[in-house]
Amino acid sequence: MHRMLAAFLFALIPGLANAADEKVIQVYNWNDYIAPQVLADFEKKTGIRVDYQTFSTSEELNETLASGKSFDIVVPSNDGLPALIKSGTIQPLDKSRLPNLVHLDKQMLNKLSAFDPKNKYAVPYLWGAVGLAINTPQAEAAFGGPLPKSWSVLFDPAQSAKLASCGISVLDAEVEVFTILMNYRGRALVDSAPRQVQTAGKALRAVRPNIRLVDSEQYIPQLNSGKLCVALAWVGDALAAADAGQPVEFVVPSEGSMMFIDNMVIPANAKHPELAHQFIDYIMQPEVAALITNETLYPNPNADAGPFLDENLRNLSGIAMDKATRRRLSLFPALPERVSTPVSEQWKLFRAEPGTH
Ligand code: N2P
Repeated sequence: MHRMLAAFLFALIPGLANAADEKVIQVYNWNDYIAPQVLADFEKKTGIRVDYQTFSTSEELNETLASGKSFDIVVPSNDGLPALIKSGTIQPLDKSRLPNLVHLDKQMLNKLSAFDPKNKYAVPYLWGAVGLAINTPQAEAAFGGPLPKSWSVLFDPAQSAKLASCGISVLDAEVEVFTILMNYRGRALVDSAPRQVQTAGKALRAVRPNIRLVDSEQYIPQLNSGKLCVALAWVGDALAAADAGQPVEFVVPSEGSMMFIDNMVIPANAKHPELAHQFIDYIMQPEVAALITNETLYPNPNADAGPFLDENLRNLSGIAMDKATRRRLSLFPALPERVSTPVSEQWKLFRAEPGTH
């Protein structure tokens, strides 16, 4: 009787039948890291609806995954991959379902294989450098002249004090900040002893009063509207401010900086791994990868996407990276717990200090 009633209802209201077998995937990505058109096109072409959610820090991603919440695709950075693989949080990819892998840059895959041996679990999505976004007229006015192309504008208390009035922000990214701080202090974070991390943490707290914002999401609209003059930034977010009409430059300081590769992976508890493969393969089409770069202003690892990039991006520093700049970038290494634990502790202390308003 019930079955007949259901059949009758489905016949009467076709939408109900569709809702019952609608295909949906859950995608969890960084904020400001997609072209909305790509999701709309994917839905239209495949009939798979994308339930799209975002996070703004690696810690948020890790906590959400640890909570057991299920996603079909998540986008961790390269340095997070070894732990996710080791703990069984993500599953190996079925490469027979990913024919568009042929488009990916071999050098990029090779770099990534240091974190994901044989590229078994992860497909690179976007990558980029960490640097300084500088609103030059504002920063120079506050500083009293041209800024050194150095991390000292953040980490030297006398220099950052001069810039405090026009607004400094740093990413809410403990690994980024501590890696760069340690490099500036002449050491590699990955080889540092807990004591050295503590000493660096103390130096970082000393400049906390000069920093207005510790955030990886709100800093984007604030840079875009001229409310910050110096930001420790990921490249695309800095270029977005220039795109919004601000006189903002993206600078890789002379001491060098770091780069990340963010990756599409399928969690072990994904409900729809086949659809997740379909999504990953869709993104690897050169035209689609280019659409994402055109919108987010982050470089992609697709070797065939160049011809589809907006003309003005092809030579834009930060996306088309010159050899000299590339040489000054190293890939974030995975940190052993002996280092990551004190870094997290120091980061909490830093965040708790009051900043400028
Ligand atoms: C873009 C996020 C960049 C991710 N807002 C850096 N891993």
